[in-house]
Amino acid sequence: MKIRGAGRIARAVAQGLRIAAYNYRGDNAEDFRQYINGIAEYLRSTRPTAVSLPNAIIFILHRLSMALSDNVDELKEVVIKSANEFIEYSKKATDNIGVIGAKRIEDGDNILTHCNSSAALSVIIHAFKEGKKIKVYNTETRPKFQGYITARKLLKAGIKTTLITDSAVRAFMKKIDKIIVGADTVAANGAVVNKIGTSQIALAAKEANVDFYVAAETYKFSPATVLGEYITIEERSPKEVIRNIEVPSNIIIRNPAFDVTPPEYIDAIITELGIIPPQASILVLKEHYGWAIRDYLLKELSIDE
Ligand code: RUB
Repeated sequence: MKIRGAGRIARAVAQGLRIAAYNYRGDNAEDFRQYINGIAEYLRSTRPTAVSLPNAIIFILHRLSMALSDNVDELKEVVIKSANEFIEYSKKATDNIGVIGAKRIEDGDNILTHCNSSAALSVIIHAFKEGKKIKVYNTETRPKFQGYITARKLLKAGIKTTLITDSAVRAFMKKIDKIIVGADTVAANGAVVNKIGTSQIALAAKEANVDFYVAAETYKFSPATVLGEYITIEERSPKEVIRNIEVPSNIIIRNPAFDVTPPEYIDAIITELGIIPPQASILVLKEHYGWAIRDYLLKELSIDE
């Protein structure tokens, strides 16, 4: 939780693999491949929900598996270069989402956002920099209060911001013109996994006929969901919920960190390649992750190419 937000997590993982490759001291290519795979597995196990994490890993490991060299220095270079490429792409993608998404924001809009999403903030801040006079309502985001990070960033950018409790969202819905949130994972059917509470906001938005947008780079789309995999929702410690409150010792507390918003509640997904209806997610996956879907399939069915 020191590194938060699906985009940042993905870049940190790429950086981790880059550092691992750089620090490898052996001269056996097979050992190097095993060492990188081991580190990739360890990094993969750190958080289960954001698909940007395994997507960063498979991007780099795929390049490594395509490199036929037996020379460790050459293989190290492949890992370092592809990690750099991923990190660069990721930073540019967040920026491009801002440029594209800002077109949907009108002068005078009141925007609601939830949690702390760099992609969603990129849209809001771009629109503001274009001279649109916007106001933002942002949720506290219990239990980890990422909303305070969002509020600080918005205020730093000069944007008028009102912080509300998560449970106040519906009470404020009449004031809201547009909602923009980020994503940890987008499934093949266009369902979006994001910070817990997102789906309630989408439900309230649907009822009030308020546009609900998701800002998500294409590496937040999950190739494994094409093959029917479920997305694991991270369940965190009850201690995050109760903090300093005295509670009966036999109380049961649940603390899921993310929830699923069905595609029917989403007006559009803003990606770095354009704005798409959620139902078009499968096309993004087929076009950009065709190779990954194929890799998963070959592994799962244990067939030779
Ligand atoms: C963060 C969260 C963010 C998405 C998108 O949860 O749910 O909305 O990750 O963020 P946590 P970004 O704090 O538990 O990681 O757009 O920055 O990738």
